[in-house]
This record gives sequence, structure tokens and C-alpha cells, in this order.
Amino acid sequence: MVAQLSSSACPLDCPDLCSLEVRTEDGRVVEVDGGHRSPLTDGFICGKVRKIAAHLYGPDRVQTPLIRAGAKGTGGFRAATWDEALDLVVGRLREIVGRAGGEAVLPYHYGGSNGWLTEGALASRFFRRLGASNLDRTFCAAATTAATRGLYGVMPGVALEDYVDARLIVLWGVNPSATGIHLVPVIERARAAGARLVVVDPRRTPLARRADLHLAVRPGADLPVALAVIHALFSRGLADDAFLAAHAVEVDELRRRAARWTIEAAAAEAGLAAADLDAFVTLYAAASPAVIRVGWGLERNRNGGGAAAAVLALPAVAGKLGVRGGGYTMSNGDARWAVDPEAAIVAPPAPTRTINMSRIGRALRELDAPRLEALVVYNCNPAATAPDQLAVRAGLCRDDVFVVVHDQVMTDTARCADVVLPATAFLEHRDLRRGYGAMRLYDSPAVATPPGQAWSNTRLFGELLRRMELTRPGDPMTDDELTAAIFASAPEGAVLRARLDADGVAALPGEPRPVPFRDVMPTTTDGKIHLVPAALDAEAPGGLYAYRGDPGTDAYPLALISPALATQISSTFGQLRRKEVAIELSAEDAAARGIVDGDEVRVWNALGEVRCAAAVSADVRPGVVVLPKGLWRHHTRNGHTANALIPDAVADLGGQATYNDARVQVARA
Ligand SMILES: Nc1nc2c(c(=O)[nH]1)N[C@H]1C(S)=C(S)[C@@H](COP(=O)(O)OP(=O)(O)OC[C@H]3O[C@@H](n4cnc5c(=O)[nH]c(N)nc54)[C@H](O)[C@@H]3O)O[C@H]1N2
Ligand SMILES: Nc1nc2c(c(=O)[nH]1)N[C@H]1C(S)=C(S)[C@@H](COP(=O)(O)OP(=O)(O)OC[C@H]3O[C@@H](n4cnc5c(=O)[nH]c(N)nc54)[C@H](O)[C@@H]3O)O[C@H]1N2
Ligand code: SF4
Ligand SMILES: [Mo]
Repeated sequence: MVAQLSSSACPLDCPDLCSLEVRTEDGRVVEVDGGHRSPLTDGFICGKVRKIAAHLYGPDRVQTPLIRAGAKGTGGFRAATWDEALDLVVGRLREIVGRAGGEAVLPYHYGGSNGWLTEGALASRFFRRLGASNLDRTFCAAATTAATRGLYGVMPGVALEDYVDARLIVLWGVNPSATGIHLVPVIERARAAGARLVVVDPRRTPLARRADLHLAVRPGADLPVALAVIHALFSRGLADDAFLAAHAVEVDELRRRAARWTIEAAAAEAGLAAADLDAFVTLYAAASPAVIRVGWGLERNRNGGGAAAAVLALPAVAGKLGVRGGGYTMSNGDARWAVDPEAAIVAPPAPTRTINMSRIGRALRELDAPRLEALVVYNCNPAATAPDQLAVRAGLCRDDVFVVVHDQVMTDTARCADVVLPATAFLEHRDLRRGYGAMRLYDSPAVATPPGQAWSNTRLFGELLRRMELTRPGDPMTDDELTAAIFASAPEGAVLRARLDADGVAALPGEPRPVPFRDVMPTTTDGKIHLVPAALDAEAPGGLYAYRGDPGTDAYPLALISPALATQISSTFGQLRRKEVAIELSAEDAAARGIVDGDEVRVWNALGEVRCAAAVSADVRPGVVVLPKGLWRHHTRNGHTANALIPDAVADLGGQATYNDARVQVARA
């Protein structure tokens, strides 16, 4: 037996990007624990990844290529060789492209792995050269990214490690206890040193329970709340006029737009006590350093872009930037690594149509000239994660749509496929992993042997490029060549490479934890904060910061939100949890419907229905019900999940999915 201890890093769609220590025996993972190459990880990791062997070697792992046998969507497959499966895929793609054109093919991918080799690289090259339709990737962070870029460009936010210096921490639409656990001990250390904590969340999350102030906003009502705070700061003389004069533009326009919202009006719209909102203004104005951890809960609704922009404007208006631990943190995925992952793709984007991934059910049903005839799904499980689930499943199961799924396990999407191809997991392939919370970069080798015949994305799309005769002389093809191309894309690449070779991890060039407005500045054209960026103002319906009221109706009065589960990353690892999931509702809403804890209920709207148990909970406010994101068919009694109730309407910015705009009714079944 050969036992080995190797270092790796976790590329799952989680901000923390943990450094890992992996023990293998004969290439098989036997233990995974936290490493010390990242100060944020600090030796501990989540239970999901500690137990990843159950995922890697469980009964749902796809071991060989599979070809559909039987009706689509029934999950009947026969094992095939790679040659046979690729012959089928290449034959069908050639036929479709030859007859209907490349745009009849759509690559479909999202958050499986946050690595430069797995995410793009050869897959992007393949679909660009094929002239396939482009995918607008809008499941997540589309609205918040549009807002951040518009206001600040790609300036990194406050490093999570620096929260320890803050005197006030605001968690706005974010639940680190599940979704970024390494922030929790930092918050606790700050609180032990006297910091105050405010949580803005419709649910009483674990940290809301311990907060000094919990603003339980109605879903989708963050925009008036943030504008009212801005208005109060201006009208009470609490705005930092000197900072704004030096560093921001469109100040008067923001002031004018915010003036529509008094504390009383915003509190009424958001279902808050005006005194609580007032208390927040006072706390925020007085504290320094004050930091706002902006999450993703506030973007997943019709007002999500405006809400994110208004929250991101707060530290500018109140003058909180320029000190360590002061300002905001949104996604740091934008932190500027000098090197460019596009260098591995080498093909320019195709001038073909773009399809919003959050409207894939509609696209499969309605698009023509050309119709979508082939979908190649990788790093993604849309049958579980896309809006309008019934339309998505119906589209995937059409006999005239050829569906290829490359995944590690037999997901709900893979069950709908014509061909399933086995994929390696992150410990089984090399990747360049970079965080969107922790600002670190890792070059992680494969440390384990994949079971069965799994191939990495590099190997699969390299083979497709070759078989479809889309390679060009000099193309980087292997992981080594792709990596070298990325590091050769900028003069700073050599330094980064040397650091990775020496330490196995690299921080952002220069300052390891840059302080916004001291070490890093906005990268907007003039280096200033744009408080009402013209492009966003043109994009948002009614202009930036225009508020659209609650979509609830008499028939569907309850706001269904679907926050993250601690036990999964989106739908990843959902095959390991077989227990049914209950919908949480308040005692008030339960009583009004004669529902008691444990009852079977129907949850429905015009799009669909979910059947599951009810859990009466003191943690959700009346008017709000909770069914987590990422559930699989086996988690409910009728095989439908929250996504079956989620409209495919998009938010005000970025084409963002509006997962939390579902409005439903609940009744005993
Ligand atoms: N364990 C685990 N970790 C994860 C993930 C996971 O699925 N599981 N997912 C990863 C991914 S893909 C992402 S994007 C991040 C997401 O990280 P978070 O943003 O923390 O995740 P969510 O749970 O989607 O939403 C956060 C909170 O927003 C609240 N919320 C819902 N609607 C609103 C609203 O309108 N306004 C406000 N203020 N709050 C609202 C929810 O109640 C929830 O507590 O986490 C990543 N980390
Ligand atoms: N109801 C509801 N739904 C939501 C949300 C919500 O708030 N509410 N939020 C959404 C958010 S924040 C996000 S980010 C999306 C995420 O949605 P998805 O992008 O669908 O993410 P996952 O569910 O994690 O599925 C990723 C899949 O990629 C596979 N995978 C991992 N690594 C690799 C690899 O190297 N190669 C290949 N070929 N496959 C790989 C995994 O096995 C997994 O099946 O879900 C969204 N869905
Ligand atoms: S999922 Fe997040 S917390 Fe868990 S190991 Fe990966 S990076 Fe760390
Ligand atoms: Mo996400």
C-alpha cells in the first residue's frame, strides 16, 4: 500500500477556498482536513469536504460513459466505451451544426468548480470555434457584479481576515454560518473586542440570533431600506462630504433618488420597525471601522441590482473606506490577478447569439432560427438549480433535443440526458483555483486516482476539439500547456509562478491584504466611485434605484426564499442526503392555514406544486416561507423543488435570476 499526504485547495463554489491536506492510500482519498497555507482556513474545513470520500466513492458516482436506453428522463442507461460515446456525440453535433448551424448547440455550465482550467479553457475554445450559442451566466452574482463594477470597477473589497479590526459588522443578505464558515470565528473575535453586529435578513440566521440588531426585511425590500439610510445620512449631516467630494461622482443624483425614501416609508415597505431602522443609521454613522459583508441573498429578486448598488454606496456616503476593516466586501472573485485565464482559451468569443441560462426552459421551448437542438452540460445541474424547473425538465426530456451531461454523479440533470460522461472531481485533476472570498490562488495537482473511467474537462474537450478537427497548430492542449499560457499572459505571471512553486499558494501581488482606498482604488475610468453609473441607469427598468413592489397576490401571498444548505454546495452532494426536506413557515402563517408541525403540505403557484412536510419555525418572519436551494427530486414527496415555483423573470441588472421572487400559497395536502 502506498500512503501519501498531499496539499490541495477546495475549488467548490464557496468563498473560502480552503487549503487542504489530503491523505490517500493507493490513490484513494481516505482523509481530508484543513491545511495552513491560507490564514483564513486556519486548519479547519467544513463537514462536506471532510467527508468527500462518500461523494467520490459512493454508489451514485458515474464510472463509465452511459448511453440512454429507454425513454428520455426515465434514467435507463447502458454502459459504453469512451470511443462509442464520443462517436455518438461527435456524430450528432456534426449533423446538427451542418444542417442547422452552430447556434443550435448551447454549452451549459456554471458553478461546479471555481478553477481556471475546469471552468473555461478548452470547453470555451471548443464552443467558440464551433460557433455555438453563447451562454449568459446569470444564476448567481450577475446583479451584484454589475453593481460592484459600476460603482467601483474591480477593486477588491475588505479582506475577510480584516473583519477582526471592525467595530461594526453588518451582514446584509448573507449567512456565513452555512455559506462561508471561516468568517464566523473572525466575527466572534471582533465581537470579543467590542464590535457590534447587525444582520439584515428575512430569517433569523444563527448570527442574527446573536446580533445587536436584526433587521428582518421582507424579501426584495432591501432597496428602500438602503436608500432610506442614505437619505438619513445626508439629511442629518452624517454624510462624509469631504470623502465624497474627493472620491465620488453623481453624489447629488444619488441624494435626490434616495430622498424618495424616509425611514418610516422604507420601514413600512420592508416590514420593519422604524425605530430599528433609525437605530441602524445611528450605529452605522458612529462606528469606525465599519464593514458591510454584502451577500447574495439580496440580489435574487426584481430589485437585486439596485439593492446591491445602494448597499455598496453606503460606505462611500458614510465615509467608511480607507481604514483597515472598513468598507464593504462583495465578491473578491474580481480581485485583480495580473494574469488572464482567457490566454488558455486562445479563441475569441463567437459573434453568435447569447442565451440567458436562467431562462433555459423557455429557450428550449420557444427559440427558433435556429431551434436549440443540442445542450452540452458540465459543471452544472440545471434540473435542480435553474428557475422554472418544470419547463427545464420538459425541455431536457424532449426527444428532439440532444443532451450531453458531463458530471461526477448521476444528477437529476444527468437522468434526462442522452449521453452521460463521467467527470473527475477536484482532487482527481489539476486546476488553478482562485477564491472569491479568500484572495488566494493555488495551482493544485491531481492527488487521487479517479475511480472508473472519469475524464477531466481538459481531457474531454481536448478530445472533442481533436475529433471535430477544431485544433490549430500551437494550441495549448494539456494542463501544463494551458497553465503556462495563463502565466505567460502578463509580465507579473513569472513572479506569481515562482511564488506558487515556492509556497504552493499566492496572495494578490504586492500587499497580501489590500486596504480599499489606501492600497487599492476603484478601477472606473476616472478612478472615482460612480454612485449612479450611466450604464446601470440605462439598464435598470425605470432607472437605477427605481423600486418595484412586492409581486405577491391574494392567490399567492407568501414569499418563498431558498437559502443555501450547510450540507451541500448548491445541489452538489445532494445525492448523499436522502432525508426529505420540510418547508419552514411561521407559527402565524401555519395557524392561519390550520397547519401543524409535520403536516404534509402543498406549496404551489401558477408554475407548479411541491409536496413536502411543514416545519413551523420561529426563525422565519410571517409572510415568508423557506425551502432550501439545491434540492434533488428525492428531497420532496412529488419530486419537485423550490425551483418549480420560481419564475424565469430576471432582475433589474445583469440578467440575474430572481430565485427569491417566487410567491406561493401553502395548504395542508
Ligand atoms: N454550505 C454552503 N455554502 C455555500 C453554498 C451552499 O449552497 N452551501 N453556496 C455558495 C454559493 S453558490 C453562493 S452564491 C454563496 C451564497 O452565500 P449567501 O449569500 O450567504 O447565501 P444564501 O443562503 O443564498 O443567502 C443569504 C441570506 O439571504 C437571505 N435573504 C433571502 N432573500 C433576501 C432578501 O431579499 N434580502 C436580504 N437582505 N436577505 C435575503 C436568506 O435568508 C439567507 O440567510 O454561498 C456559497 N457557499
Ligand atoms: N431555488 C434556488 N436555486 C438556486 C439558487 C437559489 O438561491 N435558489 N441559487 C443558485 C446559485 S447561487 C448558484 S451558484 C447555482 C449553482 O447551480 P449549479 O451551477 O448547477 O451548481 P451545482 O448545483 O453545485 O452543480 C454543479 C455540478 O457540477 C459538477 N461538477 C463539479 N466539478 C466538475 C468538473 O470538474 N467537471 C464537470 N464536468 N462537472 C463538475 C458537480 O458534480 C455538480 O453536479 O444554483 C442556483 N440555484
Ligand atoms: S466548501 Fe468552502 S468551507 Fe468547505 S472546504 Fe471548500 S472552501 Fe472550505
Ligand atoms: Mo452562487
